[in-house]
Amino acid sequence: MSPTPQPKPPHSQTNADTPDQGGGLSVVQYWAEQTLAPAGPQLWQTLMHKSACLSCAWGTGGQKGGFRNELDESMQRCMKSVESIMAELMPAVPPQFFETHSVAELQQLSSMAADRLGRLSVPMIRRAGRSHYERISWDEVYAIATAAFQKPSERIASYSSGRSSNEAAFLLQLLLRTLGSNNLADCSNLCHAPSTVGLKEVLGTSTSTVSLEGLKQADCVVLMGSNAPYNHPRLMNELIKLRDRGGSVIVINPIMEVGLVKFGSPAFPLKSLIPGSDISSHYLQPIPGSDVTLLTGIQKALLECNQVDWDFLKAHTEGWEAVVEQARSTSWEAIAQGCGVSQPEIEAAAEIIGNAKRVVFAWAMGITHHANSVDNVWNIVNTALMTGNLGKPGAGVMPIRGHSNVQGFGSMGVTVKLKQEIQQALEKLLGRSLNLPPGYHTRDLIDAAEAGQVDTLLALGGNLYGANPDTAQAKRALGNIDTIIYLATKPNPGHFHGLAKTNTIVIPVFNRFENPHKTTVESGNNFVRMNDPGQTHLKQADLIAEITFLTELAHRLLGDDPVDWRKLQDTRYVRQLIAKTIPGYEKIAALDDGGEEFTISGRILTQPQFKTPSGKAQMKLTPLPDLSLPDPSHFGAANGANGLVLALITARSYSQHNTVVYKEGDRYRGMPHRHCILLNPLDASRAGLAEHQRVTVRGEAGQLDGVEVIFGAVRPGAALMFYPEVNAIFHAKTDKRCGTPGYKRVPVWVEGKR
Ligand SMILES: Nc1nc2c(c(=O)[nH]1)N[C@H]1C(S)=C(S)[C@@H](COP(=O)(O)OP(=O)(O)OC[C@H]3O[C@@H](n4cnc5c(=O)[nH]c(N)nc54)[C@H](O)[C@@H]3O)O[C@H]1N2
Ligand SMILES: Nc1nc2c(c(=O)[nH]1)N[C@H]1C(S)=C(S)[C@@H](COP(=O)(O)OP(=O)(O)OC[C@H]3O[C@@H](n4cnc5c(=O)[nH]c(N)nc54)[C@H](O)[C@@H]3O)O[C@H]1N2
Ligand code: SF4
Ligand SMILES: [Mo]
Repeated sequence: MSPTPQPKPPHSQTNADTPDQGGGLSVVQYWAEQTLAPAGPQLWQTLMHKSACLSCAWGTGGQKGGFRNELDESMQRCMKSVESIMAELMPAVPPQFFETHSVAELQQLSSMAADRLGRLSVPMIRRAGRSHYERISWDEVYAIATAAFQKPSERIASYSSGRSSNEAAFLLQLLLRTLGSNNLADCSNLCHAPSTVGLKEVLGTSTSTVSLEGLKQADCVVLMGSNAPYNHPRLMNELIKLRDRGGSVIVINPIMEVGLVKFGSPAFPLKSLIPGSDISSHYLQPIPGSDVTLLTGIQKALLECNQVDWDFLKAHTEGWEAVVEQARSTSWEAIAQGCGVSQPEIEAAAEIIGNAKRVVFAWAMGITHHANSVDNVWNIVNTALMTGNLGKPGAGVMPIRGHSNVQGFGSMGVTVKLKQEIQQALEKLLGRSLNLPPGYHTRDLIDAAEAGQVDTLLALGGNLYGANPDTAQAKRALGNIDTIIYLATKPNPGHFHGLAKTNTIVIPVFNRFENPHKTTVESGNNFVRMNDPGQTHLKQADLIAEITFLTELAHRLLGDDPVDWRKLQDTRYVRQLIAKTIPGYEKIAALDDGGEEFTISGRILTQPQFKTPSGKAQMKLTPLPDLSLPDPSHFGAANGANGLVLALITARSYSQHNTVVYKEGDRYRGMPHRHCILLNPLDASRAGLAEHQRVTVRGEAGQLDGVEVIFGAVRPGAALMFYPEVNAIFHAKTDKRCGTPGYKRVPVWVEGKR
């Protein structure tokens, strides 16, 4: 393998506040500060509690204890876990707060300010025409909710966010389906749905084909569209170990994220923490949205240097001829121009992949947040198949999942596209056919609500208002729904802007580590964890367990049809139902009788046998995307105005969890506050914009003024701003096959005053 020089962010491009590595001592400092904070003892009690980490789906904790992963390795907690726990350990919002602050006042709160109010602690309602939320009795909650769910089944819906348990997810879908509705919108529709939909079609499975153990055997990882140092920090340790054993990491990302170049991990205090460990061996910065083209280039280079595994293609795949032909016949000029990466850079990446024995292709939102997201996933699979890197130990495809139990929600059937096996099992349980009309995924739900076609919505967590593109549309849509019932641990702007036409109810729930009963979650690596019961620090609060609310509502609506819903308030019986109905989950029933946490069967592929009708992997031809951007006039820019049209990446800062902002700045990108745009200095000078100048950023749905220009190592033609604030200004093109918005390629006009 030819050695490639270690990439470094070009200093001319980053700003003076960008550190030279990710992670590092500041992480340890954060742990120390939180440990010494008043809630420090509670933090440590929670960290030691046997429950899975709240934050990301990499998965840590559970039966094995707070710091252990599925392979029983210790020291597996990152500071993001601490961040999410500390937010939950806040005191309750004082009960009189909502009586003295009108909804209009609450709407002025930023996401961070809303979260800092504290924990929700009593059920509340905002009635039509009233200016304030007020406390409501449980009897009235159930009376309103029961009446609301007696509406026609096509007019009722749910939305869910992946922090709740498998048990709550299973009950939610069972309730909606028993009522005759498939309208099970979920945050995964805005997230990894392209991976789920794409992988299912070509491999017959919809999650990672690689286990944590498998990842440890890989000698190359291709990391695409993931900012793991921010969002999946423990994955960084696997990359460090991979580099230590001589393996390679190819990073594909339009932004040179400092932590993907060098990362100081507290898990290796002497070797890595202060000096930092090299992460990427090779760093490619393509045009946002051009990954299909870049991958076609990698395939072309593999063909040209004879590194395609023909025997594998012929024996284990179908449709390879067309994919190979596209790579062969597309010119290098078209590829280099289409993705903005030069032929030699692409060839160097292909050489590393071709020479490696076991390659894992891993990806996150930079791949899925595009109008052609399913194509992105398919062309990753194509590349893995062309090199024989699927269906063998230590190799495969790995969507890096988001919320800590988002994958569990999909497994439990919270989806508008129910797997046939689950449908059949549920039909047996219900004793009736489940041929329900197609349901609304999240974007369809918003459109249907806007059109006045939804009466009732139950939101199990999340921030439907803030997570969608075009928040003004989301607000209008939610305002057309008669009754909305939010179940949440913390207040967020969605509760203040996402008001229903008649009744908006907010129900305070126990979080994972407080739940009075056992629950389970599923990690992105297909491992099922058990959470022990816990206690809340909110002694005066009137919280409810999600499953208690769902089963009680179901009982009032359905009596004992098709199950004794109240009996399911003991989650052991929910697990028995899951074992009977959810493929791969057979072992969950034994968890209550001393059984061990387990890897879901049938998911990890160590043999090239695929769950497709022919048993072979299906290769799909993926058209090269057209990435043209509109003219300035499209945004109403005056002739000769001082600015430029860019492809805007909307993503997470270092200190936020999705729509919840924990801290103003992003220290690793050198962005001092939320109201910044990260620009390449070359673009800035092309448009006559200076660093720290305030500009207007205009999308197709609105504009933000006074945005500060920050220089960074983002490739020319692209820029970055933070979600959820930026969601106010754009509509997003969605991939029709999965409904996922193109959040990572938002056309915008950036204008500075002369
Ligand atoms: N601390 C923390 N952890 C989290 C979350 C959180 O908000 N905070 N959120 C959780 C959730 S729900 C999710 S989905 C994940 C999100 O995890 P990520 O997917 O890592 O999050 P994003 O911030 O959306 O960043 C995506 C990366 O994709 C790159 N990118 C943008 N466009 C393209 C492109 O066209 N091609 C390629 N190859 N790359 C591109 C961006 O530059 C960025 O580095 O993290 C989960 N974990
Ligand atoms: N522009 C842009 N938009 C995006 C993205 C992007 O990258 N760019 N990312 C998209 C992605 S990947 C995702 S996943 C979505 C996220 O969308 P959502 O999942 O809808 O949003 P979150 O911010 O994760 O929801 C946080 C809220 O969940 C509630 N909560 C927390 N824990 C619990 C619990 O245990 N139970 C209950 N009932 N409630 C709880 C709290 O009230 C908290 O305020 O956003 C999407 N939107
Ligand atoms: S990597 Fe993810 S699951 Fe593991 S401790 Fe950090 S936030 Fe939690
Ligand atoms: Mo996500």
